[in-house]
Amino acid sequence: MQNSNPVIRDRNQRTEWFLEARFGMFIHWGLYAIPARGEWVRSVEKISNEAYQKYFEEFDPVAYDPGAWAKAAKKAGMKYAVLTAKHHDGFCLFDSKLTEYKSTNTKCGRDLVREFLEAFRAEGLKVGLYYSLLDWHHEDYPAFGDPFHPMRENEEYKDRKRDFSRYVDYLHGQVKELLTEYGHIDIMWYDFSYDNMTGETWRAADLVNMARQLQPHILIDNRLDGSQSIKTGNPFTYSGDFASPEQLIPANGVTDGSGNPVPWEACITLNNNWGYHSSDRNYKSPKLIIRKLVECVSKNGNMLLNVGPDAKGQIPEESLSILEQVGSWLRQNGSSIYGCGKAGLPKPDWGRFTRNIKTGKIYAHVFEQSIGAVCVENLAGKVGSIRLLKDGSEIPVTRPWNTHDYPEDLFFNFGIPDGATYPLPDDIDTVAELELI
Ligand code: H79
Repeated sequence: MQNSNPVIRDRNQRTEWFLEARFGMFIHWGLYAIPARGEWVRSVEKISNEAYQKYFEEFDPVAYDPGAWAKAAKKAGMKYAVLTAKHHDGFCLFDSKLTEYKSTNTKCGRDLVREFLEAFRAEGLKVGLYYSLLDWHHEDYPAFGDPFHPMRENEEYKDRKRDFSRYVDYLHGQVKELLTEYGHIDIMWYDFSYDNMTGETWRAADLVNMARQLQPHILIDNRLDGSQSIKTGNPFTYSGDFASPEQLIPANGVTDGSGNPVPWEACITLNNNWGYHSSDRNYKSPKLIIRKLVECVSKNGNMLLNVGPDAKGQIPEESLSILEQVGSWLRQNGSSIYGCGKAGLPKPDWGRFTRNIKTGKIYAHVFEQSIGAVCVENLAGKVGSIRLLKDGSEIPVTRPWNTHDYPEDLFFNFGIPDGATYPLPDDIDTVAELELI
């Protein structure tokens, strides 16, 4: 259905591929991979520019092979990837003419962004760039008194002269570089607004208009504005194309005040850090990631799953292993994820539903074994056939003797006799494809 509001109509058009893609890779990489205590290390440990400089001097990711990253993403079933062109520490992974604080001036000597873009495009993946609105290296960014800046409590910074408009010029200039000198960019992922540092503080309308002029198709996240204006029926130019819940999956997805769907993408780490953290072993299991991806899709959302390559440029082994297992499930069950969204059915006790937006096919994601046959509320007589998605084998619609008191409900089972209880064919998520009559 076409929305009468032009901002929403354009947003719906632009996000079409994105909502089909459903699963992407976030990559947090920069100098902070060397201290290896997460990307907020400068802020948390209040590290000065001078003290942080040693990582700039040392940076030399000899094992950086974006082709290998791209292959891992593709094999994991991801359809797009977003790399940190600049994180809060201000270090640029690209050859900006506007700063000396960039990868090409380190031992590494390479334009890491350019190589990333080329490698991921070569695998047929869409590409995005993360750009931090905060900048703890730029001399015109607020330091003393800012809630996050590493020098927030350092009295020496109290009376330093700053000209914030120069910082905003720098931000606009760098975005212009990224959108003019690096080919087709699918997503710009800004991070983040807070307090008064929001919206027009960044000259956000100009920034968005520039991006749309240079790359009309580009998707922009919603963090240029801190007020979640994307969730209104009347968003601004810079409200963004998709909402970006971080480290959480909203209870009911994201909708506007009238219940209309708002495109959204949950960004989630594999352990508890975005940037490489050498002792963080709190990895989520492949099973959890798969089920959470299903949860996002069942609520009309995407999942942007993070990896934090180390100082040498390698994605941690644990992360690669999880990605491989997610990919192997997706190879068999991807039809229940890509191009799918909310099914419009109540959430069943045993798992979740997704539905292909074009074909209307329903996917029953069975996480938990039932006692006897699997019960689908209120669908009796409405389903023509059921197939196990991974091999296309028939799952008969059944009516075991003990179900006669529940004539409205549909029943299917994974074995014969049909009233007995069977282990699920796939303990992670057994997917049944239901074709409605
Ligand atoms: O880039 C990733 C994060 O670094 C960034 N967004 C994602 C995509 C992010 N910015 N802000 N936040 C996340 C939230 C900040 C949380 C904080 Fe903290 C709580 C900052 C200080 C206390 C988390 C815990 C970071 C350091 C300690």
